[in-house]
Amino acid sequence: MDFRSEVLRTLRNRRETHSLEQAFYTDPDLYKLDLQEIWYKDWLFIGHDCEIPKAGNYFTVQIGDYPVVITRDRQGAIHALHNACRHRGSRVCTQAKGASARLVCPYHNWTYELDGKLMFARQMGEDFDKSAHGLKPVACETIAGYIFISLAAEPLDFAPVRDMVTSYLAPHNLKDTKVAFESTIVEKGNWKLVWENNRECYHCASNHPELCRTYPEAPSATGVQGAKDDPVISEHWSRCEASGLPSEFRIDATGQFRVARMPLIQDAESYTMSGARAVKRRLSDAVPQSHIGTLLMFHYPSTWNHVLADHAITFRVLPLGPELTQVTTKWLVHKDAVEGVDYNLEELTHVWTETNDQDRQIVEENAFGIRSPAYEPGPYSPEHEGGVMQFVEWYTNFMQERLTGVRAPLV
Ligand code: 3BY
Ligand code: FES
Ligand code: FE
Repeated sequence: MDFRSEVLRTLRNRRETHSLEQAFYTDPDLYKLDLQEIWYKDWLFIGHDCEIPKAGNYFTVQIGDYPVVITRDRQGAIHALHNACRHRGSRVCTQAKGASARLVCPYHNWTYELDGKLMFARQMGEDFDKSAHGLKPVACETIAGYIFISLAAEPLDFAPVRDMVTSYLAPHNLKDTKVAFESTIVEKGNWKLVWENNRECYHCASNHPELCRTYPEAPSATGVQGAKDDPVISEHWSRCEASGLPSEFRIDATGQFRVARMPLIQDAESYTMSGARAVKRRLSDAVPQSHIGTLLMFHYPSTWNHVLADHAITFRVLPLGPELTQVTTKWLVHKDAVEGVDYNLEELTHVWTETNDQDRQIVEENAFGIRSPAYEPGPYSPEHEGGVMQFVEWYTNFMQERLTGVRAPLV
């Protein structure tokens, strides 16, 4: 039996209420399959438009084997380009971010416009066709301050994401923000373990003392069930919706992305140790009050987010290896907020810096145990880990669909 059929058989036979077989978290061939079928095909959040505010600004990102550069051109348009020179393939932009009027390959100085067009290539002969040697484009979409790319030759339809997510994010005016702080950590565990951990708060009380001061442990907040029936949450929705903020729980039919606005504990305003706001200048004047809790948005496989009244925290997940995952966190504040005047950086970043490090340790210990030959899939808590089951189900359905070419029935 070939490898793909073997994977399909394992997925079909899995116990739905249990974690996955060891190989899904450790095996290099399964990791390659994840890259090929998910990371190289689906839409991925990679950064914010506020990170490239001016013409010539760019940042780079690495998705598996693909180096990509994101630029802003002189007309203000954002482009995603394969960061591999069309001469002999060298990486053109070598820095994480920068500003440049043109993209110049460091090897033999082929020079590209910000939209990827080849402008200049020295001594290539009379019949050389510059127009056939531009940097290859990568599909790119922006919604409400978020940039998504797809490496697929024929990208999946982005409209469902745009349609559901835009109205939730738009009032927060994330286009007019700046990154007050950014952290990148590398977790020694498969990317799916990072997600499984994120999708439950069963671990919160014993692992996240700082976060638990403001974030509710209830599965109705983190998971995908029970929010409607929770009176505190529905009262919060009514209050926020009445002031024009879309808030109710919504999830895509495939389970790939969801939005919902959740109240914080005792009406805290922000993720600080006291619960008070961390930034005096609010994100948006269109949001009249501060007690709006946190707007939660996830999009598998690359991002989860918290948008508050005073700042937003965005998370980007990228796979680095079968047992290695990069998590980049950005704290966005209003572009005119001044450090030391409107906010104190330590106060702004403390809770999630600690929480991220705690989650990193959790994921790494989880990976350690799963590596043991004695590991076997264990049961999820029906009460607390519905969100984890939902993630694993999305993964399983998506992979089955990819491996068979047949869309799994929606539940
Ligand atoms: O970041 C999150 O949304 C999740 C929710 C609960 C725990 N974890 C930190
Ligand atoms: Fe880029 Fe030669 S490889 S100019
Ligand atoms: Fe956690």
